[in-house]
Amino acid sequence: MSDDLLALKRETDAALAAATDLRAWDAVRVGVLGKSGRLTALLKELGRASPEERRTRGAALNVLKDALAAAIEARRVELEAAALDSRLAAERLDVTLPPRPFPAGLIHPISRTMEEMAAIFGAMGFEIAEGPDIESDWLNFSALNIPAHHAAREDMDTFYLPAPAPGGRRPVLRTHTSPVQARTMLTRELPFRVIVPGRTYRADHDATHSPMFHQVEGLVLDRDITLGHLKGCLIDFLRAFFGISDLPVRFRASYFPFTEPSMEVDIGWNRKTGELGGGGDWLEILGSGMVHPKVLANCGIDPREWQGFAFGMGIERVTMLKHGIPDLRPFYESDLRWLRHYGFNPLSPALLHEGV
Ligand code: 2U9
Repeated sequence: MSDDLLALKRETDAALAAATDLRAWDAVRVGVLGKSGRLTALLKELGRASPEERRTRGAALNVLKDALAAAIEARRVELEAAALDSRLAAERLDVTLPPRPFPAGLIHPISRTMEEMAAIFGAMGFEIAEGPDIESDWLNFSALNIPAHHAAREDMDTFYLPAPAPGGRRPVLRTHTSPVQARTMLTRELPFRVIVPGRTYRADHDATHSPMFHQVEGLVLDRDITLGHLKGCLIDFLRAFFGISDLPVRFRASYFPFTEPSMEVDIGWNRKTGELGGGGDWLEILGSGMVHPKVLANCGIDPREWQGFAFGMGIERVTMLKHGIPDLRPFYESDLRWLRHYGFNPLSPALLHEGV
């Protein structure tokens, strides 16, 4: 092979050795084999050579071309392997490292109780109804058989808002969620079963009362609903909610303006230890009754055709009892230490026990 061809081979080998990445390697390849590459130029010059020279030089150039192509290809394989090695080294993962901690929220006990109630009553065919916190005096009181100047209105320590027009009746912050059931009766087709969880307001503030607290109330309306349905439904609910399959439940005659007859419901517990169950003592837990015929009529329902039962309870109260939470006030204080202690993992199911 002539000197110039040997020089081209030597210089190409040196340039390939000096190319340490695929970019530099490609520049060498184009400089030799590309359209304006050095070997391509030598091949073009062959056209001007004599036939004899063309044969010998052509054969030498072909040998050189194969050698150059092989050297260039071998360097590509080397560089690609090196690139892969360095990528693997850079992207190495230590799968034995512990996971990084990430901040996760917790479910507030009130939300948790609402979720559990939705699950238990949902399994009994109840739907959830909601309504506004600001209500008319008529929906909050009159529709529910609590007339103006009735003692029950004063009992409820109502927050009144300014009248929208002079001389008009003043709206109220709802003192119970019952106006939502009244709205449901006025607008929905019968029969239905609803529970109404939500905020309620009473001008009452001490260690065991907050001016804003949560209630859940329920209403079942159908033909031929009896006290037996009320009792079965509430006994099943209480046993499922507290997770005690033989929880003693007692119904005691009482009075509410919106139900007749009315009953308060007690569950068994041990007054000394606070433990729920057959401890020999009784604890009032909710109110209930058959919807008063006047309330049905007020909401456009014929009481001779439709009957129903209703019930109500305070969410904070049942939550405190279920989880042994001693004080009401921290429910609203957003103290992270309290929330971390009493909060619930959002990934754990709403019902930890069977029973519904
Ligand atoms: C309509 C008809 C009837 C809802 C009822 C109670 C009994 C009751 C209290 C328990 C403790 C509220 O949180 S608390 O202060 N509630 O005792 N509530 S029956 O009866 C209704 C509601 C709406 C249309």
